[in-house]
Amino acid sequence: MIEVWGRANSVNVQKVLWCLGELEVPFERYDAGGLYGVNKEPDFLSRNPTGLVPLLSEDGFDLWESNTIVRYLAARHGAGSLWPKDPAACALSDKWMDYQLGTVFPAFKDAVLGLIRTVPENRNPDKIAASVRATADTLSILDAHLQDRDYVAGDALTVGDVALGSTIYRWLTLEIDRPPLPNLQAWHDRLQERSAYREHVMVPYRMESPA
Ligand SMILES: N[C@@H](CCC(=O)N[C@@H](CS)C(=O)NCC(=O)O)C(=O)O
Repeated sequence: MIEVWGRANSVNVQKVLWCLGELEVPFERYDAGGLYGVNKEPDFLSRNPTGLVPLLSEDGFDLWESNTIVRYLAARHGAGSLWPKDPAACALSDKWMDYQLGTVFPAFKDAVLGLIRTVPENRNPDKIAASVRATADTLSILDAHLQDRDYVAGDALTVGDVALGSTIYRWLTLEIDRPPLPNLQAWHDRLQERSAYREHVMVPYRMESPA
């Protein structure tokens, strides 16, 4: 049985939960991180020395780093669907996982931490606004890419979409000054039609929501 350790409102845990939902692979989730603690305890740290969530465990095999977990699950359970069999097609999807982790989220991090994990009186509005502007720049590239395709790698959902979905949900639902990105919005509308996306990503994520 697959075990996922991590609170259900974490942007990174949600990638894994949504991936498992799309693959229809059974799993058990255990709360960890944030108000739940657990992730700084010796047993957790011995399996994931970063002390961050998510942590995936399958029959003694432990894995951390959300995008790596999504790649592993998709390769193991979704070859030919979430994980395209053709290496070039797969790379064109995988590229967007790196773009999410290495470009979009670093730009968005100050806005996410400021608006979701910081009480209003301690927020830095200039830092948040700069983060939103930087994120809009990174997302304009994704928006242009989505102009003539339904999903990042073509006409079907793949791992690149899974890595991006929970970040874009926050982008589209936080109270921020967003430029119109119509192709990104249309892509997100398509994600919302998927029950696993609604179940695992479209959930409360603010600081006052512990789970
Ligand atoms: N690069 C890591 C980042 C993991 C990460 O930053 N996780 C956050 C939650 S989104 C965390 O564990 N924060 C501490 C906590 O929740 O206690 C990944 O993608 O898995």
